[in-house]
Amino acid sequence: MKKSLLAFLQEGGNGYVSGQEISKRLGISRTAVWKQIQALRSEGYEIESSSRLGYRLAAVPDRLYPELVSAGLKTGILGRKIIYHESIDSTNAEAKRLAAEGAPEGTVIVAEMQSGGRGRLGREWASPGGGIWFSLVLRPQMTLHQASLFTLAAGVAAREATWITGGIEPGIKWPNDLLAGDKKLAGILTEVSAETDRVNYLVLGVGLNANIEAEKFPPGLRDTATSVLLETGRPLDRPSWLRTFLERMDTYYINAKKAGFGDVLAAWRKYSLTLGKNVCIRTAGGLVRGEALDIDDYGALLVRTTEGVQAVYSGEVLPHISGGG
Ligand code: BT5
Repeated sequence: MKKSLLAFLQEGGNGYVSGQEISKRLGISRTAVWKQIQALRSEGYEIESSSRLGYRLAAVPDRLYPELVSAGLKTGILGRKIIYHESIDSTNAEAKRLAAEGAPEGTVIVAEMQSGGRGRLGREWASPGGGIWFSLVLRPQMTLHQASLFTLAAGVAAREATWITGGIEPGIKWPNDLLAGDKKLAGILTEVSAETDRVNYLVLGVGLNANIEAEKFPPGLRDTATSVLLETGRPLDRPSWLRTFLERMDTYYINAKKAGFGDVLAAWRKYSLTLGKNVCIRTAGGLVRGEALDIDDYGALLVRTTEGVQAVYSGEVLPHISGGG
């Protein structure tokens, strides 16, 4: 009901929509319309009313409300269900809980703030208000070693959504960071539940520093983190970014099911900040140094080392190559 009322007010653009018209279209009484309007107002929608003209939507709240994200959403799979939290421990943790209970593929969990946001290897992810912190539940019929391709796909989709809605072109540092200049704008955390080699579900968590002022970052991150607001001087329309991300990711996902990840890999190569560089990567098996040549069909980074070309499946590109080598 709320969603239809909102859609109806939005259709009206800047003009008024009469209470009678609304009550007719929605099949509810004028009093019920008034109650719904009050409910929307309590969520921060600014709705002007005039006894003669009806209602007019003057402003929408700066929130990632599902009805704002899904307005006009064109996807086949992703975001058909969006679950919103003002604050939560971690959207990835919640997505895993829901996935284990059978949440359908494409479910999105989004939060304005996270009290226990996580990065890889148990690291903390700062998640103050103004960011976009969300996780997607996917149930791909794929094998475990294809999982990192989803991280790459999400990086590409996030890069494209940032260009389309924010007007900046961040680059991608292998495997999962979006950087503006040399500062981190977004990170991705993919977590997989699998039996033997079959993926049971995959949770893709994305954190974008959208509208975060410098002083909202923890002091330790102020030199290394940035936000769209800090880069452009303009606030990002967050629901529209998330909608665009879901649409880009949906396209890549559906194509991948049909024809593989070729277009993801091609786009990733275009946006990569890592290929062609001399890198030093910390992996579970030690440091790998050399020239980053390419990524392979599974998203592994191919590095030309003194001992030949090595495929690195996971690890971290260190900021500087320490001397010696
Ligand atoms: C990542 O880890 O970059 C993955 C971040 C994923 C966050 C999303 S938010 C929604 C979902 N729910 C979650 O709980 N997580 C996901 P990693 O590559 O390990 O980078 C972590 C490192 O980035 C930290 O150790 C900090 O140095 C730095 N960092 C932390 N918060 C940051 C922020 N907001 N912006 C930029 N850098 C940050």
